Amino acid sequence: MSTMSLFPPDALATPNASATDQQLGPGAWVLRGYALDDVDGLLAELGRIRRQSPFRHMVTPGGYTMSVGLTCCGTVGWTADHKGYRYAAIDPETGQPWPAMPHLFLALAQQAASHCGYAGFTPDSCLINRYVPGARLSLHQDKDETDFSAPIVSVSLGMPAMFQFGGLKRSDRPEKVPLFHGDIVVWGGPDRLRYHGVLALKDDPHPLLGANRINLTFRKTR
Ligand code: MD3
Ligand code: FE
Repeated sequence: MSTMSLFPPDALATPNASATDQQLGPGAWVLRGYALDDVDGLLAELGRIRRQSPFRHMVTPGGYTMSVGLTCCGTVGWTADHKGYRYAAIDPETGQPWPAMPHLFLALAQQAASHCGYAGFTPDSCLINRYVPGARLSLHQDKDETDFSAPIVSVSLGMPAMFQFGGLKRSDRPEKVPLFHGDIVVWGGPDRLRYHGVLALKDDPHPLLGANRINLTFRKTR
């Protein structure tokens, strides 16, 4: 592991900025349509993953059943139960290892990360969220990983969603950012621990995915 910081020193140092990139913070970008060329391949891989580890609705330690369906791929996946949240190598629903991370998933996440100046991103897990109309994700931080120097990369597919981009305190008023089919969000450095969420999805069916939104998030958990 290199000792060089993964965080780009400033926006101007971002090596591959394009006209459609939207900067959300000092270390966070939306790359509009960045995944569009890979959609067919991503959906084919998703079909294999969900046959091996189906979507399920996690029950939080507080006893709430999440409206968002979840599966994972990679060497570890995210699980929730009455004891808390953690990453684990075995899918508790199947008793088997999580499906391997497809090469296409890894390559796309690494390409998007380096586009934003985060060279050498090596995610070991991809969480896959499925939203139907009405599903939402309340404001939270992603902090079950151990290495906050690595960014997170997210890929949005299907129905649009209104993303909430908050601050480092839960009470900071979030900015609303719409996310569309094919968009990628990369967030790291000082934006890595920002609160964020997804407002309840509208019923706005997508030509390819119908009344579904799929979100892939790539993480380096250890
Ligand atoms: C975080 N997923 O799985 S990813 C999650 O669309 C999760 O399913 C959401 O939060 C989803 O933990 C959001 C996109 C995203 C975009 C910008 C952010 C997450 C962000 C900015 C700061 C922190
Ligand atoms: Fe999150």
